[in-house]
Amino acid sequence: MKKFVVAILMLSMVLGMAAAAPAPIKLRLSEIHMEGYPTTLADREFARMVNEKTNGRIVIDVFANGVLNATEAEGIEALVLGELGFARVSAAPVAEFVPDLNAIQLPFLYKNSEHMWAVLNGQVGQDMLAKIQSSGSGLIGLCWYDAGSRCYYLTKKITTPKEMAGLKIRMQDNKMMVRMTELLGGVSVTGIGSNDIYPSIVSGIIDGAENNWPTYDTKGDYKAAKYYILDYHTRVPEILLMSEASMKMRKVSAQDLEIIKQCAKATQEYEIAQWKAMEKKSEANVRAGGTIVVELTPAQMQLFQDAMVPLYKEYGAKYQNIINAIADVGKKF
Ligand code: BDP
Repeated sequence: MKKFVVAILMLSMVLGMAAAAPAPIKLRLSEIHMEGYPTTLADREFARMVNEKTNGRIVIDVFANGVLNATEAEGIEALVLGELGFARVSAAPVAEFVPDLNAIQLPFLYKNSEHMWAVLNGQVGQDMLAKIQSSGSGLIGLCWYDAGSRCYYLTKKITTPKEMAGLKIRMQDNKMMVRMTELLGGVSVTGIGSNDIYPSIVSGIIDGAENNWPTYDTKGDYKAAKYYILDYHTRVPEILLMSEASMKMRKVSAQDLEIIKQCAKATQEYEIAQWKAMEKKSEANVRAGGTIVVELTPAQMQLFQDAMVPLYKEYGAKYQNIINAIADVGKKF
């Protein structure tokens, strides 16, 4: 009888231990884009890999369409406070928290996509991710994703900066980008999330915005502002960010943090491949949908570039070393 009681006791201990196996740590990832967009696909792949490689210890729930935060600035704030685990955002609003990031998104900085990727995957890009982490912002930059290049899109045709005078243009929440449009003669409007641009154009709050083909396409903005001006002013990469505070509060182990970092890096090439396909598809879609694509002559293009000289003085001067390093990498392209 005694033996039986001991056996029962031991069995219940084993069962108890099994029941007490730690529940998975659930973390949220915020994404402004819709399902199927290159970055959303990459977020989901990242979440899947992390779950697999941590043997289910970490579960990442991806919230697309900006349902967790209307603007990316708000999402980044939530990361700083530890209210959110991850956010896939554009590097532009992150520069308000880590100003050095402006150095890699100055206008007309890269010759092409290959140039930008050689920079991001090289010393400059790696230093930038390290800088985010050591900035004291509480943000951790995990990897870069592609976002092509950005062009203005407006309700009116323009071919020179002069014609931009007085046009109200939605800009990302980044002071350097605000200044860029002002130097061209436009009136910058901030605080409008990417998903609120279309209604803002329709209601006349703004006369346009600027973005890559896929965002212009998938947000439906091409239906409201049909002139897409091919000035290719910036290449602003995307960043997958992690919240230091959230990881601490949720007690994510050092081992799992390392796995998370590796998984993020592993999704970069995947996103780039998705991006290339989407960029072409979106361009074709908006062209078929009535967009008037405005090509600029080299002389007109030069006017846009010349207008950026003061911006390089105001924002570029302190990053001359980085700008030189980027130009150096560009010699190959
Ligand atoms: C898109 C980025 C997205 C930004 C958006 C914007 O993918 O992260 O929210 O631009 O302009 O290209 O705010």
